[in-house]
Amino acid sequence: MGATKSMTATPQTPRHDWSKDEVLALFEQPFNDLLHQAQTTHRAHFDPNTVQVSTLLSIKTGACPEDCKYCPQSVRYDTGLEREQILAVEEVVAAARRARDAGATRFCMGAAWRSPKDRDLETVEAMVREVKALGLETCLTLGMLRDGQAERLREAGLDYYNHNLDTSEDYYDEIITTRSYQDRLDTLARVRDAGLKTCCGGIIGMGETRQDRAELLRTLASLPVQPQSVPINQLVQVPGTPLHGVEPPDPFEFVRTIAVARILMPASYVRLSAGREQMSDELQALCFLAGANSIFYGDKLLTTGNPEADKDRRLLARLGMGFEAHACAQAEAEDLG
Ligand code: SAM
Ligand code: DTB
Ligand code: SF4
Repeated sequence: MGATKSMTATPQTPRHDWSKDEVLALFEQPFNDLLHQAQTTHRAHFDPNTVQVSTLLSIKTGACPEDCKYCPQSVRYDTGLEREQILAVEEVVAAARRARDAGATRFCMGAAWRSPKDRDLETVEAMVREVKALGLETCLTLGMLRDGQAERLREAGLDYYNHNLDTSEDYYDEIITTRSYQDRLDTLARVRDAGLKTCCGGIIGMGETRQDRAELLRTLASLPVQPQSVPINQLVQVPGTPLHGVEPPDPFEFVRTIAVARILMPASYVRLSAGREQMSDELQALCFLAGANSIFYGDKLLTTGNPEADKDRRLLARLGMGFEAHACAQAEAEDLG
């Protein structure tokens, strides 16, 4: 947290016992009341004018055996995506260096796998070691992990593991049939037990109800440790996927979802994640006001587009906002100061 943090409220200990009705009541508040509560919570925990920036890279693209209805990388849908083998370690390190030089503090590597094979894990461990050696925080998203795999990754220098719940347990079967909600929760437990930080969130705009959005956030907040990073994605509609053409959510409902995430998980980074390319500057500004304090930075997500880095820099400058320094760099600066 930076020196400009303006403390307008006392930091809160995260609650893990929110009821369904309490969460829905937050959603149902008048918009201005909800945003005021979210921004007040935000200011008690974070510098309100700083965003954490992560850059994503797809280290293995396409031909995934899972059937996630939103995903362009599933082998089951014809999205015109070229499948690729796992990248060479040097290619990943070169991309990470470019991301670091552009100002990112975390490098997130994603693979279109149901779960990683032990042979692939060796290559991924080498990637993590080398990216970490560049002074970046490391994050992976590789699908479900078996016992022992999270420990191996931590030993290689992994900081975060991303594994999204995506939606409510009730709506999950409408979106994915090749794995269960419990499978996701089991991997999240392995990640936590190995001492890794968790990055876990969901997707808005898949035809779910407000109740589903509330339940997703309630489930995240009720985990034994709230995820340190909570990506809220807006569905990127890709032709060929079953969710292409679904009615997009009301933008204010998206902002409300960010605000409720901020209130429920006051000390977590809430990432305004996929979907920013389809959003206006004004909508993104409202998301920051609602408590989002992290973004993906760089012109590509995994396979789809993200705003150009220049455009993001201009947007943040217009809002008087800046990038958060690397957690270690910050600690050093605080020691010196
Ligand atoms: N295969 C691994 C898995 O699913 O856990 C890791 C990669 S997967 C692409 C990571 C996350 O990207 C998914 O959990 C989902 O939340 C998000 N995602 C995928 N396609 C998306 C889309 N079209 N729009 C928004 N988010 C998407
Ligand atoms: C997350 O929650 N969103 C990112 C990251 N974690 C891995 C992925 C977004 C993917 C959007 C579709 C694509 O680019 O393929
Ligand atoms: Fe595969 Fe992950 Fe895409 Fe699902 S979200 S199809 S598991 S790459």
